Amino acid sequence: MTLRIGMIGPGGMGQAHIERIHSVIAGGRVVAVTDLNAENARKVADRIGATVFPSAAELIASNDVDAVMICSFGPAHEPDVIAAVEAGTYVFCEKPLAPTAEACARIMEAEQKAGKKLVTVGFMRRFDASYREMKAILDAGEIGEALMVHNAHRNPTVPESYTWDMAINDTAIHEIDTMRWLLGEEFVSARVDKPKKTTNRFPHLQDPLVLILTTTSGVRVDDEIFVNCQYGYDIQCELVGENGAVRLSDQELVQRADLQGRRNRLTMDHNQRFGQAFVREVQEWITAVSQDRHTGSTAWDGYAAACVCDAGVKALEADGEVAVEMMPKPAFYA
Ligand code: ISE
Repeated sequence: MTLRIGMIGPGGMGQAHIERIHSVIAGGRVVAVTDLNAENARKVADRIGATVFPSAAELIASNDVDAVMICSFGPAHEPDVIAAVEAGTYVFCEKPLAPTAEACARIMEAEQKAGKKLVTVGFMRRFDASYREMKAILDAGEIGEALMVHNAHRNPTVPESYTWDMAINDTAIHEIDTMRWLLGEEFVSARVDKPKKTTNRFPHLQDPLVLILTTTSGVRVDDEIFVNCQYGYDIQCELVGENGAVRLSDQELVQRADLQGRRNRLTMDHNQRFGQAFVREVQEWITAVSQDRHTGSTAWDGYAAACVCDAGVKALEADGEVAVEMMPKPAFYA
């Protein structure tokens, strides 16, 4: 059986998913699209032979759609995720699940009412081979208890439309989710350090910045966010334990040598760096949904990440630590 997928908001991310689903991923096909930008919907649909729906509500209600992928802009997610859940339809929603913790809580409420886990959040780093190996080493006790994690998240540039809170809730949200998953703990506080600003930034941005998070057991996680670093999409992570440390290696397996010296090529964007992780993530989702099973990050993960982002955004304006406010985890998500 081929899973018939309806895509809401096929922008850059959505089109990259379509490309993967129609080339290297098995068991699914995007048969329906809708977009606030009707011309874009028409273009994408013509290219892949899909049907255009005038609205997300009509796409979700269609008998020709088995499951839904939401790849629109974060602030538009909530009503579409809730409509899918109320229709009893599995939904893969790109991160962030919704821009605020309250909005994510409303999604969890709808899902609990539906009585079935239907929502998967697109946190792709959990599917990256190197992060997975890091987690396996930690879980096997090979480096003792985790004490600290040092992260860097560097983008070559960002557009002028990138607002300063996005450094936390659009960029750092990846480390926030990955660290919760890696360490198996929640965060209790957030602080932001603001170093000297790069001249390669739009004036409204604090770039770079360092987000400092503490978990319930006291593990300290720092995350350098530098979104105008110019030279590449450079993702770093070093986990320091009691008896050893593990760090992500460079993604290029070979090193080249020429007149410029010895070097490893750097990726330039998330689709290159996490290409394999996206494939694994979407493949697992299609396989699971075809068997009427949930897989991947839950709406609770989307909510918990949003709570930490809310504290991080407050910390951007505040001096010192901001407490992370989070409801107790509902038994439904245990
Ligand atoms: C973007 O939305 C992403 O998800 C990328 O992975 C991240 O590196 C970038 O900073 C975000 O804007």
